[in-house]
Amino acid sequence: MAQLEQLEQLAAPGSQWWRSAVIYQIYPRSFADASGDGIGDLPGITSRLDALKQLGVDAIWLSPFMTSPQKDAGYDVADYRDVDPLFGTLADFDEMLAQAHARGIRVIVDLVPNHSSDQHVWFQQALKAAPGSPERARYIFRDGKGENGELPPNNWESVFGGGMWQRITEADGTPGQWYLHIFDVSQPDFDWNNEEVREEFRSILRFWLDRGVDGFRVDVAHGMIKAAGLPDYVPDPEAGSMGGGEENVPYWGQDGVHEIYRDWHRLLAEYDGDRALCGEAWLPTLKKTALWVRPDEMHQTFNFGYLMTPWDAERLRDVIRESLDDFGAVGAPSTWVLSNHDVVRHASRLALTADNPQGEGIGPKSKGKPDPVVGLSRGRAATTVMLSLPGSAYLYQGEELGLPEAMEIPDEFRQDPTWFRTNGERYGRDGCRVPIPWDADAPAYGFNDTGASWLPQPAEWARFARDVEEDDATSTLNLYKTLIRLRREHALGSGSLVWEDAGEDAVAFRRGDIHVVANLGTAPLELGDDATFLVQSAPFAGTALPPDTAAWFTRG
Ligand code: TEU
Repeated sequence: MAQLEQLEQLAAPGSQWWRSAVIYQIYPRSFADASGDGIGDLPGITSRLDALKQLGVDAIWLSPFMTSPQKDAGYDVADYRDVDPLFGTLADFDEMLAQAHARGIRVIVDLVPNHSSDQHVWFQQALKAAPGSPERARYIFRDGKGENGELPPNNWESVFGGGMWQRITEADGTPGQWYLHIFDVSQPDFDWNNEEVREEFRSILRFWLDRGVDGFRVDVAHGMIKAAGLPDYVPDPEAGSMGGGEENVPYWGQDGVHEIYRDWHRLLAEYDGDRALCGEAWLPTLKKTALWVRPDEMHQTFNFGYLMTPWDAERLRDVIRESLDDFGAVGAPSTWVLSNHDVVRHASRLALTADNPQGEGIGPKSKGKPDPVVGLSRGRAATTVMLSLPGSAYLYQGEELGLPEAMEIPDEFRQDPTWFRTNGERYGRDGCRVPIPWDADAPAYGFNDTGASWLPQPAEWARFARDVEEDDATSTLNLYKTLIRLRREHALGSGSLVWEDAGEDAVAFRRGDIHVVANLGTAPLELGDDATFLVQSAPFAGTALPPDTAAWFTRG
């Protein structure tokens, strides 16, 4: 398609592209490194856009690249309107955006409104100002309990381990108030009841919309409003680090957040080109999650219920049915996602043999490590199901190569605050964040040309390099390309799904003429000799679907 036509299509109003898009998550520090310092950057992304065009994705979402001391890999923003020198400049961003648009690829940026970095000018002003001042009121400062205020204001625990409050030293040197941080101590939470905070973020949204971004992924979209009075709360240790499995958590999923998204929805609607909001909200049920995407709120929200579903046919059928029903009930498309930068990569996760709550990660001493062959088979089958589903699908960089979790990172390289705040009890998320391989024989597998890498790349990753997989018809990369191409050709991103019965251990449904079946059991599953295959998650002869395999086919 001519470039001009592509640009016109991107600008077309009312296309609601996000309803059916395949959106590829770029984790900038680990995607491609043009400067050679071992950390990926924006010029690196620009230089590799053709590979994403070939993959066939509709949009990219970039994890944060704004100015940040990088205490939480950029999710600790010090200046929301600038690019961190690690990643380049605003001019590099504009160039990347223009080059993506010229290829018909939309660009979503990450917005982190729940908290800033402690290096943000507002927080620095708050530290210097007096208790009760307008500067303090932008964050959540409280006096401590106890005779001398020496105890935290309540018993909340940080998602990354340890307490959720940090006591400061006042400007006059005396022990002072405490501030709230759901995440790391370097990530103070804003007070979203404060109109000044709301106004500031409207202006930040406009800053990026004016530059031409197609939307935002909204970080911690379930946490911005806390229950009035900040009541004590003891989380269920079984519920995982984000507490998303529980109802009535006083800092998650409070009703007050919805007003903020309605406000943003109106703001985005002032712009042309169908801009969209996608919420990152870990919530206990899909019914509740659907409240984030009512017609006047966000356009999408991640389907973490789907992501968390283990390799079990009944549970997979249930979560697909529930997703279509619950999101459908509010008129929103479902989204689908299997991997991101916070969870164990699905080519490993789906074959774990011990419990592994989100955020725990896998390291050298973990129990229940997955068999890599089983993991990759299941990972490919899971994606083959996902990309056939109606709605929008999110991919995480490297999954198109079948990358497993990096499980043997030596302790001294670890960077996730989770690792430090739990004294090494939880490995955290570094294992899914290792720089991805491009060229098997180049330094750092082509991540850059110096060989530097902020997390060490496993020795066996040459076989996952893009150049190797490009030349192998049976590679995971070629599977993804085929799935995305067929999905587009058959318009599978929209329309309805008809369930079929292929037995207890199967997930089976029809999308128009195309039958989709996944075998989650241990015995081969005969599909009938009139099956004509469009795609198989792993090549097999005949018409019996092997275990841990999925296929799309027509009959007759
Ligand atoms: O994550 C928010 C969140 O609730 C969890 O996914 C959390 O990171 C995880 O449970 C920790 O183990 C978002 C970002 O995706 C994550 O990378 C950031 O660290 C976090 O917000 C703080 O900004």
